[in-house]
Amino acid sequence: MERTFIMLKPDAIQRGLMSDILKRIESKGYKLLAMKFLRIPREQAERHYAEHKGKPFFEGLIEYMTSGPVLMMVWEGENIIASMRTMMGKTNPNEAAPGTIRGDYAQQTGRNIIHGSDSPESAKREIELFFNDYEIQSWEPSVSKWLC
Ligand code: RTP
Ligand code: MG
Repeated sequence: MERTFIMLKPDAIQRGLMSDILKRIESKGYKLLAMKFLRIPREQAERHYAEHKGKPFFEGLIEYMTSGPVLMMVWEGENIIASMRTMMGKTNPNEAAPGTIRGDYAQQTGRNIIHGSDSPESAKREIELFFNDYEIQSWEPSVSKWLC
């Protein structure tokens, strides 16, 4: 099983898209291991997007990502890193296919509502940047126990 770091960006929160996006991820069958709702400190946002430091869009990206609270999560599932990238769609929402999260809900690259790790290395680094071990739950879904 693989883990990935997913973040609903400030515009997803402000536009009331949280529940729609979470429904897609949960309905796919992925398991939520951790969740936090907070405004990211600037220094942490810069570390998260360190690979883009120096690029023309970097400052705007950091302003955007620190402009309001985000929902950050760890999810687990089979091949989840690549599959979540497919479910998210391309970085530029205008090129993202209909049926993808960005394709259905966003218009601009600079306001593309969701982040997902792009490799196992990124996932490990990003999870460690935002979560302590004790904040990540180990659990087995058990429906019958609650319904019977
Ligand atoms: P993310 O890291 O947020 O999941 O997005 P991504 O992998 O699809 O795209 P990436 O290349 O890592 O870019 C990170 C975020 O920077 C903003 N961006 N703006 N104006 C531009 O040309 C530009 N390019 C990238 C986007 O918000 C993108 O998600
Ligand atoms: Mg990226």
